[in-house]
Amino acid sequence: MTIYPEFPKNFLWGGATAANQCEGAYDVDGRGLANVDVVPIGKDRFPIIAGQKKMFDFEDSYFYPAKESIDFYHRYKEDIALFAEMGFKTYRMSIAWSRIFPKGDELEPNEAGLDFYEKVFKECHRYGIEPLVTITHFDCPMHLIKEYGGWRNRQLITFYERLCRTLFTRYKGLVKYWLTFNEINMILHAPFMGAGLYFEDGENQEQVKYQAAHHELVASALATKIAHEIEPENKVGCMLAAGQYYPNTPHPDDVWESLKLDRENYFFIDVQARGEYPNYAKKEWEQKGIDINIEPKDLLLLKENTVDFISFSYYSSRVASADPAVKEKTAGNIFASIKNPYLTESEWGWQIDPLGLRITLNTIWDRYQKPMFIVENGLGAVDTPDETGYVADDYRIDYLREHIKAMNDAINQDGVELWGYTTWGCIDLVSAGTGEMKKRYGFIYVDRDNEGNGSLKRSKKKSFDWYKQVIATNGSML
Ligand code: P53
Repeated sequence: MTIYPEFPKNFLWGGATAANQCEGAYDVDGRGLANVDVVPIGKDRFPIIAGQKKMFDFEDSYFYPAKESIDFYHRYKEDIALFAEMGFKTYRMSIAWSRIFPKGDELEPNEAGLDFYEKVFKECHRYGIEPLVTITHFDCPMHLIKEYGGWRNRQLITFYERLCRTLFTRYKGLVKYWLTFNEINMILHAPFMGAGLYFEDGENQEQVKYQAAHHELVASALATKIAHEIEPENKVGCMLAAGQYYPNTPHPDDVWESLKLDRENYFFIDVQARGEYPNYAKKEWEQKGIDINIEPKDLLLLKENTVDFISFSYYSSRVASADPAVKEKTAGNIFASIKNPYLTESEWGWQIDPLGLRITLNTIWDRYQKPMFIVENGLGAVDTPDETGYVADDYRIDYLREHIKAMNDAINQDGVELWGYTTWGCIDLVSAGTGEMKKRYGFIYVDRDNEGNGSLKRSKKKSFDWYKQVIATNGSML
């Protein structure tokens, strides 16, 4: 067996989940309804998460997988014990906003919601696991969507600020690592899921999306400011759905196209990490007649409160072409991309590119020189348990091994600064893109299917023991 150079001392190995994809208990202990609850599995899911089809409440004949999900809400002790058994140093999870403020605009938080996360964080610390908390992972209380129009409304900044202040105060000493908005660039691709946006006919959707993005960016800077005021030890990060674009050919038009598409994503991080709107964005808005309402004090706030680190998800690289004739899209992906003939793909058509992770790490490092955190990476696959219930998921091990090697190269050969790595869906959970259970990422199998049948029993897959060894050897035995 090859022995690889070790990762930095104190490297934060772990796994990641999101509240709505694992907690269930959607109406328990005073929790309010959220956008993420009312997105069903099936063909209408995409138009709904994209804000094109209206779904503001449950409707008969649809199945809503997040209602029960994998019931982490009642099983967190068992699940965290399994994470601890793998040796997790960190556990990335998110807060369900509507557990803390059920409607979103209340002045006082819901104690039962606060108490739940306090118990979860204390459970993590019992095992020496450092929580890494996403403040909003695609969720927005439904009341804020119905009454205020979601993040298009500037008042959301105030409600989000209240949420943050409550969290930072209550969990001071329990949580040190915070992420403000999961995959903030998702607002452009899945605006209902990303920002509670639903579009009326004839609306200038880009205008609405960028205005909402401005509100999120201001809210993110405000959160960073408050986090530091309340506890100077707090580290606040932004979060990008990353993946470098490659030009489809060396034709300069294709190179230009890939640069433009990369900028569409880095735009958010340019603001969060550098503290100002990049010129290319201002010019583009001007050319497209997009007029963003920015208050004078916003710009100073953005400038003075940049993030401490940059986190991102990475599943795949992407390919760009300026030629409409070759724009055959990769299947099942929210991000438009052309197929890369040099890569294999997952059962959901996501192309597998470990070197792309090294390229992405280097690009982000070159652009910002801020510490990074990979907070999602993994393979969504169909797992078939054998007659004893065991899943021999060598395909998942292969995927992760190659990506960890790429990370190792970026650190030990290229010198990027990387704080940690949390694999996506360390326990099987509901897919954000499709609502399926059968698109599994976990080291831990959960007995539940797409229709919601199953005992919810947890069992260890082959990758469980493999990842345990990776962590125990600090990445030197893969
Ligand atoms: P699923 C698309 C492209 C890149 C990242 O995705 C994405 C998506 C959404 O599908 O989202 C992140 O579950 C997200 C997680 C999500 C994970 O990727 O569709 O932060 O909530 O589960 C994987 O396979």
